[in-house]
Amino acid sequence: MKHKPLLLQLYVCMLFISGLTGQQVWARDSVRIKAFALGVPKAELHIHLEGTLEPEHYLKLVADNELEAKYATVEAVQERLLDQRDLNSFIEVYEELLSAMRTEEDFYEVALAYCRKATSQGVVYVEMFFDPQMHTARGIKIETVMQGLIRAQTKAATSLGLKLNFIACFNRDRTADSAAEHLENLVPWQEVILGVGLDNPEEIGFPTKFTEVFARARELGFRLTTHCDVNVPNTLAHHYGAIDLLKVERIDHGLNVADDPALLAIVKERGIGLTACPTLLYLDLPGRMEARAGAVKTLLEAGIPICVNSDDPGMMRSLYVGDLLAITVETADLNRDQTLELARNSFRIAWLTEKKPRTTSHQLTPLQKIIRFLSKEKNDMGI
Ligand code: ES4
Ligand code: ZN
Repeated sequence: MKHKPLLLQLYVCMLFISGLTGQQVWARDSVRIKAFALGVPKAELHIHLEGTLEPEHYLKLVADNELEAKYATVEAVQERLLDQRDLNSFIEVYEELLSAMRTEEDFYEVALAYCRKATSQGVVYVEMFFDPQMHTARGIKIETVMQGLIRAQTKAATSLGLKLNFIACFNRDRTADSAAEHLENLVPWQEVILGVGLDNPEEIGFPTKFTEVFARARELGFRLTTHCDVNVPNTLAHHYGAIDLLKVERIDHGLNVADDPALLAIVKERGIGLTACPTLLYLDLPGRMEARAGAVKTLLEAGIPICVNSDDPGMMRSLYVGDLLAITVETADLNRDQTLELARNSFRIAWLTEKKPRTTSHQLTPLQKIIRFLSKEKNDMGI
């Protein structure tokens, strides 16, 4: 009896100390990190529609469309996915599997399946890449693609409360003329296609050969981004060209910015956002995750608006963004404030038109409420 108040005091004292040393407690507790990373509202800004296709869904599309069945089982598709050795061989697999997407319904289903997965990972806003040339080149009409995507956008909003927009990527290993022609054909869908980007391997000629196409896209009112993949030959020159010639607002991947102080200063000064993708499962080499998560930390600490994204989770069998954020946090030993900053950055560099909240909270849209919520002090997160 006599010791009860003492024990109580001791308990309160321990709580207080653990409050003061919250960062250490947080850093060591993976369950807590995982819960926070999954729960914190996030925008996903670097996700390829085609790369979200899971082997199971690929087999369903092959059956639905009565295509020649090259693979009898999910395991056989997974085995084919293991052929990825580098970006070129990845794109070969990517093109092979995405060729099962044929109808408006297929585009709708693949986009919506991703949105369901993203919702379970705490994503409330998505800017989704898609590759128009990869579909038109095999005879699919751009109308078929867009009608499916727009239906997915409506369904994601009504059934999941998730806002979905699109970014059309032109392939860097195709001609600038092809990009220019596709750009003009995308104008009728500008309400849902917020911007254009560039993906596929960084062939000779990137970024210079796309200067005019990007100038035209800007003139048409599209926002601009481009992939600058990690550790490719001439990567720093590509980053400078992307900024100076293409005048991009964001760079997809962009982790080599950490290697060049002059480039880092330019990126910071212009507020260029980086959409990093720390894991690539099938293209992984020993130490790659550590290097990528470390670069995310360096850039975050340098004040660059960087966020974490999942890229091609279906075709790389890699992680979706909540799980990926948790692994990044553990690998780079990020603290709670840095984790929150990554989530905030995803909204800061998003191309949301509803960025500026109006004054009274009842006038805010749900997304505006989330952004306002994230911009409050850390304790308002209830963590
Ligand atoms: C891509 Cl990781 C990556 N890099 C370039 N292009 C791509 N398309 C899909 N994933
Ligand atoms: Zn990508």
